[in-house]
Amino acid sequence: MAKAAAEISTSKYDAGQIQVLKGLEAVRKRPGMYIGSTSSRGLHHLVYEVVDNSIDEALAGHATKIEVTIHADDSIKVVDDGRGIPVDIHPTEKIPGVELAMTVLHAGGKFDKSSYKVSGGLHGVGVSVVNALSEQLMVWVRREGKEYYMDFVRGITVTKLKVLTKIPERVRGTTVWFKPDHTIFTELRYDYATVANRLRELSYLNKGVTITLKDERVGEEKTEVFFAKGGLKEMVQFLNEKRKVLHTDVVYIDTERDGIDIELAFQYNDGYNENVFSFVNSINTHEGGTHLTGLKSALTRTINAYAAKNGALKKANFTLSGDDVREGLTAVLSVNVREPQFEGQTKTKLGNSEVEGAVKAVVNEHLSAYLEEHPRVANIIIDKTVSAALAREAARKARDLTRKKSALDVGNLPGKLADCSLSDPALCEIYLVEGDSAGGSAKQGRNRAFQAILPLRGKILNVERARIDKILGNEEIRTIITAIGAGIKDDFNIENARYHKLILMTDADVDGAHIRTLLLTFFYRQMPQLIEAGFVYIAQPPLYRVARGKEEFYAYDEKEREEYVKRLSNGEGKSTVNIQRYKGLGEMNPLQLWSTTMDPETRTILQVTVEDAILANDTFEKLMGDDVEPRRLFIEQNAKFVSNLDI
Ligand code: 0RA
Repeated sequence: MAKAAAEISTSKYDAGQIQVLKGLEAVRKRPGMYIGSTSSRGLHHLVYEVVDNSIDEALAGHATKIEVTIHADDSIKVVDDGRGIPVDIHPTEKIPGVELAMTVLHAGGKFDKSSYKVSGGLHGVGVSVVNALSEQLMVWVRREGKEYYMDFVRGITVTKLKVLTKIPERVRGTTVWFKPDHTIFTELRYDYATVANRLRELSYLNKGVTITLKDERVGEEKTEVFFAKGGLKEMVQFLNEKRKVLHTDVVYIDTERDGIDIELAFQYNDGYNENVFSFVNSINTHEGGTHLTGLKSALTRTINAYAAKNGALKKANFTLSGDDVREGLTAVLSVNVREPQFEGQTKTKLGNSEVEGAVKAVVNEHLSAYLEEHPRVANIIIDKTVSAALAREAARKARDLTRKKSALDVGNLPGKLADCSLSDPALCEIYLVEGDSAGGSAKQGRNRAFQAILPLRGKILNVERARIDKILGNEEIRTIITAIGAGIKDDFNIENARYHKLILMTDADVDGAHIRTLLLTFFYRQMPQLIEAGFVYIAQPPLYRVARGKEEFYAYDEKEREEYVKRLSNGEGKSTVNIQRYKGLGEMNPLQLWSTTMDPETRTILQVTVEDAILANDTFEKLMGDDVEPRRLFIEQNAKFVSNLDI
């Protein structure tokens, strides 16, 4: 079979070929439909798509190593040691399997029905989508003692499948190299941290697989190897690295039930937040779903049963709520499901009803046995959850007192807020501005029809280190909640949000970065739906004003500044080039602030998304920890932090 493949020449244009061209043309016409966007996010999606195929091969037990290279020209190469994409001629399509995979939409799953292929959302669209959106793609297949090769331009076959050389039988695998099409993507530069974080996550989710990331770009040269022998157990340890854990042993389950692979790891820390992440077929299910529901109900049930049996709930006449058993909990749940149904706004919610019962049963069984066998850990967990319940009860009483229906009521808009006159939230934006003086300039410079200004004084409370009663006791925070008008946490309702753009505008210095992070932490913890909906943005004030005579330019980074200086230096006349560095927003007058940072026609604003809640969260933890010095250092060394978040 494989031998014949090399000699095959596909006949001109038959019906099948026309279908192929039509399919890939559709991808090029509407790339967003297949990869979500043509910005940085879509660009990164191409890598994930190719790597996912190699991961599938690893999941099936045939590959152990995956190597990803970002070349100097931002092209990508992915190498695996799997079985190699089939090269024999497909019985009905009459082209080699590898050509089919590269040129026919959704051809991937056709080979191998038994694998855990993803059927919904943006993942699993197939490597042919990558091919369609690449100005060039090359593939090498090592199988049955030969190395095969073919290549494509914008999805169209240029070099048909051919044998390059003989190789030892034992050398097997697939190599895919591609260069994203610059006529499709608005951003062509890969962000190392973004790729690295996804590959690290994949290595935790697929234990035993070695994933190497190599960056060959000038000035960025580095190599990292991701390998997790312990799977999710190591992921939980990584997530809790900056936290004080309450027990060293990570509770761990790795089993199978009704054809569903179920892996779970968890460990409590002394914090108040819940950090529970769930995955289906290695895809982060941000919106949860049946697997998460199964886990949550099993945790609540089993811990309550153990606590009741051991008399821990006697004196207080109550049961532990779900929130109580998840306070300070870091958990990762990963399931592999054969035909996952993805639902929800971002297609990251698992719908398969059979998964709930399977996860619930497995966790109930394993956890009750674990608690019996580890009474010391069990006691620590009971203490933590009972004290959470007591605190929650006290907080509820305090909140009832302070709230009295009005403190967070939109009827009482804060006095500091300069609201806009339009009332349709879809048209309205609110600037959260650092400092009263910049707030004043923003109020004067704004378009008051649709722009509201809320000046913030000083540092806002670090919500990462506070329970809900303290959070609500903070005036600055209450002001923000009231201005947005949609409530918080479980009471949050995005329909009531008074603005569809919340723009954080802070100074371009360390303190500004800190305030921005505190605000992001607050939104991430209390109103994650705002971030999911894409309502949160970061303003980009200029760093420099470069002027000569009457000519002036605003530069948003060092490179731009140099370009403007060069441009103005070449002009006629004697006046000198003046460079002003803006240290704070307050140094701009209202008109300058408007034209550089607030005018929708000319401004740039970065949209904040929690594509990778783990990264954001971990970064927040690093920033929000108790140690002040590492935090300052971290902020200084990670000026790029916000642009990473924007991916
Ligand atoms: C279908 C069947 C077989 C392998 C693959 C797909 C495969 C695809 C990719 C994509 C990247 N790396 C890959 N490695 C394998 C196995 C066919 C067989 O040998 O039985």
